[in-house]
Amino acid sequence: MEEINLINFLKDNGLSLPKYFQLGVKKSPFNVDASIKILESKNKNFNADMKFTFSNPEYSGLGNKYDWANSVILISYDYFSETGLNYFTFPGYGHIAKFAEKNYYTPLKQFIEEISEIFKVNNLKFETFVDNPQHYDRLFFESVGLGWQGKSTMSLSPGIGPWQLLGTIYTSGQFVSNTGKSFSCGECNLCQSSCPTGAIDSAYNLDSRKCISYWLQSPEIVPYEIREKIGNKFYGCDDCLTSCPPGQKNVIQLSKENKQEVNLLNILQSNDEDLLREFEWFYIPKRNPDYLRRNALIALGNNPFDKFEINLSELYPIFSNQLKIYVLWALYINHYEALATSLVKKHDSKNKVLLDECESLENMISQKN
Ligand code: B12
Ligand code: SF4
Ligand code: SF4
Repeated sequence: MEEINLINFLKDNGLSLPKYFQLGVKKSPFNVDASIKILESKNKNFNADMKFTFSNPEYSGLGNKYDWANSVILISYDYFSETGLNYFTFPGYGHIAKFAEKNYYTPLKQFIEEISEIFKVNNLKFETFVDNPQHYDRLFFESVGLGWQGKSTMSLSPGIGPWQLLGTIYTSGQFVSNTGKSFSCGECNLCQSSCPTGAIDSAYNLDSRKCISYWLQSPEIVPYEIREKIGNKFYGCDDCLTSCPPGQKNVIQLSKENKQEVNLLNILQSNDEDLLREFEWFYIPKRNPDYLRRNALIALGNNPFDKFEINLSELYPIFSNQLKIYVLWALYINHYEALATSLVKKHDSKNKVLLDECESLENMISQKN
């Protein structure tokens, strides 16, 4: 059967490539396999406790997943160019990484859905993947000519850099392949030097145990040394993206609507329902809103507003133990040790967890001085 151009095929079926989207195609079967690399990363415990693609690397990293597939399509959505970045930071505000300021997976999934509908009408078989544990989304990015994998591990394209979300479609349709191009980071290592925690000290390998983006989604207790490096981040981390030259624009475009900044006190004072609704697209362990409050307490400890200690003292009695330890930390690192210990004495004088926490915070502070 003759191979056809995918863009023309979609156009003939009434679908044009929307602005901010890129497509790349590879003929299948195609010999690309990331299973061993994902397994190597897992064996070094770089996955921390995450399952995702690490649960079954032999399958998630496999390129030739379906005997019936004749083509693989990589879809990329540039979520940056329309709105730009927000750099402003005020005391008491936390920062959301660009990819999460709203649900940017929605337009990507919608476009993939539209392509799928056309395949259905044309009796073509297909399987789609977006952020799915069964498929490593960066797998075909280089082979279809969209760009390269950078030292930050991000998939980068000229003019867009890392600011893109990815999806994949396997299909029985026979489409013309794109050829891979030869790009690389060259001598650049700005992502590595701008990462606050050293999570990408080894180029092309990310150690999630040190990654802020991981910790702000983790159900585990965040280590003291990571808490300070989180700074005012409330969800996600963009430091290795903002530093990446291929993603920097000639004109700095600042976001008109400030959706990347959140008032941290509002978050701490919100009820569970409101919080889960406001951040509905975030990955929140067990959908427990206390993890959002935890993130807010860390960001507030690092970026407090004037007299924040008064609000924290009021909130302390109504918080769970899990949150109280972060209230104590935020007070300690801002030199309100006496206030922290008085709160424990008043409300939790028999609570061993919190008494022990005060002791380890004392040690942490004394080691610093
Ligand atoms: C788990 C996960 C995370 C984890 C771990 C990240 C990671 N690098 O693995 C955490 C929570 C830290 C995370 C963070 C982020 N994530 Co995430 N995440 C995923 C997920 C679910 C799986 C990734 C995976 O399989 N990792 C396995 C490891 C081993 O892969 P890897 O790090 O890419 O490693 C490769 C290289 O090391 C390479 N390699 C090894 N040696 C060498 C040597 C050379 C020379 C070369 C070229 C390559 C190379 O081999 C490995 C396999 O190919 C994917 C969705 C999916 N299903 O694929 C999204 C995904 C990777 N995340 C995404 C995003 C947007 C982010 C964040 C930007 C969000 C944010 N702002 O906070 C950050 C970016 C952090 C970063 N620098 O990567 C996008 C990335 C899009 C892009 N342009 O690359 C994805 C693809 C989701 C999507 N569908 O768009 N994420
Ligand atoms: S997301 Fe942040 S912490 Fe993670 S590797 Fe990038 S800069 Fe480092
Ligand atoms: S900052 Fe430089 S080294 Fe890092 S991914 Fe971007 S181009 Fe590559």
